[in-house]
Amino acid sequence: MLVIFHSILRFSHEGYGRTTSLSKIFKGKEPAPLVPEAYYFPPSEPNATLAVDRRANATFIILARNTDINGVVRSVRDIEDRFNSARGYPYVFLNDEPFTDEFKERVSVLSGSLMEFGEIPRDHWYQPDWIDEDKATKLRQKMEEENIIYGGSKSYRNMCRFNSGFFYKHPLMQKYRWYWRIEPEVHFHCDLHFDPFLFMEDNNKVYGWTITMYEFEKTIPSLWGHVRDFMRMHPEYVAEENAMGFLSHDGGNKYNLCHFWSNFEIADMNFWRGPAYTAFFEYLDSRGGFYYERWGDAPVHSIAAAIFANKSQLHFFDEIGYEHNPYTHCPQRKETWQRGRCSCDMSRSFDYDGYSCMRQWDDFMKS
Ligand SMILES: Nc1nc2c(ncn2[C@@H]2O[C@H](COP(=O)(O)OP(=O)(O)OP(=O)(O)O)[C@@H](O)[C@H]2O)c(=O)[nH]1
Ligand SMILES: [Mg+2]
Repeated sequence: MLVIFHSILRFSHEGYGRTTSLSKIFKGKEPAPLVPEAYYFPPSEPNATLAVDRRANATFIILARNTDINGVVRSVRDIEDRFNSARGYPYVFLNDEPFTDEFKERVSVLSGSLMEFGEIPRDHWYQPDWIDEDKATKLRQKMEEENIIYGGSKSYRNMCRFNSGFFYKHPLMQKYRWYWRIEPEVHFHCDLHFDPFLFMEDNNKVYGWTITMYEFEKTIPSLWGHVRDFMRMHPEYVAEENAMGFLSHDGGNKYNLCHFWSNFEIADMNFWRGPAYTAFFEYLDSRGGFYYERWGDAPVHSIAAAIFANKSQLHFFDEIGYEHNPYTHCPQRKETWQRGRCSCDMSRSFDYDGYSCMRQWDDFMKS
């Protein structure tokens, strides 16, 4: 299955074909920084009290359809067992239709935490009227003919635009600052005995991730041009110590397609709600590329985080063993893997696969 996927990618994605063969798996890099002991619970050191009695203003967010119920149950079961039964963070479930009673009942039984189920306002989900539907239809057909994944799907585009610019505006999300995004049918492979929200809050982080990879260029042909235009119009939003060096090897002229895989995100909604991202999303949205192309929330979020935040505010969580088919991140150090009682295979971690951008991240962080 993975080999087939790999072969498809080799032919369909030039960046992938250039940099990889299955035998080319890189290891032995300097491991990423770990979350300090002080954030672990129960405390294993006398001064390890930072996370014991505190909780962040945070929630899990799960966007799902009623038909995703079995996958949602598996994901929630995993995160409860590995982390949240000891922490009790709430959940917000969002859907473009009302959730069924069956969905709510099967999910609610999994945790004692607050669970809220919301419907997405129509204008946060559906294609805006000013999009030229004839043009959009033709472009979708073209992408489908070119076998671009989800190229022909309108609902996938609604989802990507919603995740880019609307989830944090939902009334149920207003009371929270931090979120952890979870999708149906993902797996958490390690016990998590620290609180990532508190770690991020105390250390002035805005965006946490576990997997980074190349985007399919054909889904975002004009995106980078618009990003550059926006940066020229709004230099005041560009962070001084930004992470442009992770996105581009020539100072921002060309995008190298690296982005964080946004099906996992732990992030600060103050960042998305702030003036830089608000203006950025509105500008991108006005260009129509969520519908005329197939812009994903992953490159949109990643590019914004890398440009409007300082590089020290982006955090790679090595400790969080995470799987979204077909890729898994497994901790890079044996001690972390043992401590987390991880069920993933360290030797199959995606980090230094040819399609991963981890090497770019390492090089950039060292520079
Ligand atoms: N309510 C609702 N949720 C959706 C819809 N489409 C996608 N989602 C959710 O949006 C998230 C991303 O969708 P996925 O289909 O997993 O997209 P993906 O991760 O890019 O692709 P896969 O590799 O197929 O998982 C998941 O949480 C889905 O449940 C939709 O039309 N309605
Ligand atoms: Mg998915």
